[in-house]
Amino acid sequence: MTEKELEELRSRALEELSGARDLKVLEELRVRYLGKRGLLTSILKTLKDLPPELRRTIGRRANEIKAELEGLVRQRREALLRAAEDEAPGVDLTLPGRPYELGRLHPITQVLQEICAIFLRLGFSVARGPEVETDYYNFEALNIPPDHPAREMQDTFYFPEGFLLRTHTSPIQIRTMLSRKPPLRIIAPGKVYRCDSDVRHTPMFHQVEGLLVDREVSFADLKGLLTYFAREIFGADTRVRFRPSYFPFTEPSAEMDIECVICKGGGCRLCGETGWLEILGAGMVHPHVFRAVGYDTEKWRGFAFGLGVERIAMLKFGIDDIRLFYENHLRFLEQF
Ligand code: 2NM
Repeated sequence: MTEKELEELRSRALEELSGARDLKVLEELRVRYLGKRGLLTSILKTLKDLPPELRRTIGRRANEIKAELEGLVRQRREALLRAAEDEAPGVDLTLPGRPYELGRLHPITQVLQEICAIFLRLGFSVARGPEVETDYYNFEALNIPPDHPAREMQDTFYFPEGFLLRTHTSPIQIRTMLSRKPPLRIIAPGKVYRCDSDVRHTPMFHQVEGLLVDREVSFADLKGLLTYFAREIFGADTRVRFRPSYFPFTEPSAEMDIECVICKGGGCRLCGETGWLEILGAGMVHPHVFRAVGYDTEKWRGFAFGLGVERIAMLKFGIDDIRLFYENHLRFLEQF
């Protein structure tokens, strides 16, 4: 090894290290020149074979070059790291987390579940059934005669071949009575369909109906249950009243009102100046219904009730347009 060769090695190394485009190439160069079996390291190892004169000068120079190259490698590595950081910034663990939105249940689902929970606490269990029904389960077994206005094409969605979309959840009760023996205590929640669409009606809405069948059941039991329900859902101080009504599947029949949630009985636009709001229909199960499902009318009595979930939700939340529930605007839905 001559001084000339050493200087040639130095300038080659300086040139190559300065041109290293990435960390991998830089590391390969560092190993080639400065590694354990690197070019410069080998020179330092063979110094002992040189005559003492040369050993001192070449040794000193080789050590200088080693320090210079090590400095250049360090400098080059830092420059490359800085450039990589600018191009793709790393994760900053000190930044606060990104906030994310939690989803929630649709307001109708919330109210539906709340209604069901009240009756579940009272010993009712949930019964389910198909949304596509037949005329028999939706009308005939419920004592709804062929000429009843509810059967009109305008109110019911009919399929070809005698199927229809259920217009209430009562067919669930019929199916349950046909498959089970009394006593019975069920609620039937679900979607129902009516060919109706304006500010107060949507073609699909939700109902919860209830049915209780036992040996000694009275209209007073029904009134007590529904009064309890109204106070659970609208508050303990809610006043209720029952008015006589008519349904083909119950006799006698009634509708239950609560004191108007806006005017508290004084009279306003919401309650049509009456001070009362209708919230559900009910009655004692008609003997024709029991006969259709094979229940002995001498032995069993029952009461049933039905309510619209959207209506309850509108009164609870003070919403005046039912269509808001089905437009899926986040600014509406986020309020619940
Ligand atoms: C209502 C009002 C009154 C009702 C009756 C029955 C069945 F199947 F037991 F006869 N299910 N639901 C009923 C009674 C529904 O909705 C306003």
